[in-house]
Amino acid sequence: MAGSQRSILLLGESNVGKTHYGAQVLKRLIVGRSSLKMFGQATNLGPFEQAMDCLADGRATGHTPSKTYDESVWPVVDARGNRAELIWPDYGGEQIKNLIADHRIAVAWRDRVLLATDWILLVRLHILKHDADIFSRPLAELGKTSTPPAERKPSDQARLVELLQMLLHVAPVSRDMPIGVPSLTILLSCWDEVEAKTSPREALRSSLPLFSDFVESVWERPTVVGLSALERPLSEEQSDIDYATRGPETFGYIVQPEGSENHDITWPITRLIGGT
Ligand SMILES: Nc1nc2c(ncn2[C@@H]2O[C@H](COP(=O)(O)OP(=O)(O)O)[C@@H](O)[C@H]2O)c(=O)[nH]1
Ligand SMILES: [Mg+2]
Repeated sequence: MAGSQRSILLLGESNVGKTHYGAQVLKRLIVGRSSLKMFGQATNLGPFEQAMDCLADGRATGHTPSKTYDESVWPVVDARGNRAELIWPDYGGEQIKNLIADHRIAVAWRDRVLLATDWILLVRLHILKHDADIFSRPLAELGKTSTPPAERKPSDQARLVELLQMLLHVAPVSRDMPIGVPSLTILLSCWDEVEAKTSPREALRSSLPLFSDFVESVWERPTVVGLSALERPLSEEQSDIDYATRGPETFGYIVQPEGSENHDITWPITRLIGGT
């Protein structure tokens, strides 16, 4: 057994696919399709089990909002005996957006951030907006004072930067040097929705250049991985018969940083536990 146990925090705004990714990972742990195993009692598996039941029927699960901070902790061990805990915090619906807006971090969550050795941030490119730039708002329009300006909100990229800044503020890290611990893995979730088939890092850079620059300048070795936990969109009402017949564990893939596809969706987690 490894001396220092890793604590891996899975983060992401709502609707990025955290629950479905968790359900697909859990299913693989249960049917033994992964080198990872659960070695103790996981807490709060309810939302993931519900999602697993829906997926077994070829359906996506509905959103289950929780009002308070809630989390599910999974003790896992890899084939070589390295142990880790996976922490799936659930801030409930809009909470993470409020957290950024209010600049406040729940105490329970702060403790998790303090102890985490690795952060996995899920980012769903498809639902994030590109900022207004000279392509969406040509220069000719610049001087025109027309309609009163809409309420200014930080862009999606700025909000993600703000989230990482806040977490870094809580985490015991020095910003004098590029950060090694906690490590940062960005999972570009719902990769099947991404049209341009470039490498994940390129996709992040071209969709969210400001965020990508921030991450590359602050972390020593940030890793960007594509993730399609479901492999295709599923409806909440109508069963995908093929899915139900073949089993949800046969669906899903990741795209490794250099661009190769892999059906082991636990790879982003196992590589952290194995220390590679
Ligand atoms: N196309 C596609 N949709 C996905 C995938 N994973 C999740 N979704 C959908 O994304 C939405 C949000 O997923 P959910 O796991 O509830 O997000 P959470 O709020 O971060 O827990 C749901 O409608 C899912 O059906 C995927 O890999 N591909
Ligand atoms: Mg969820």
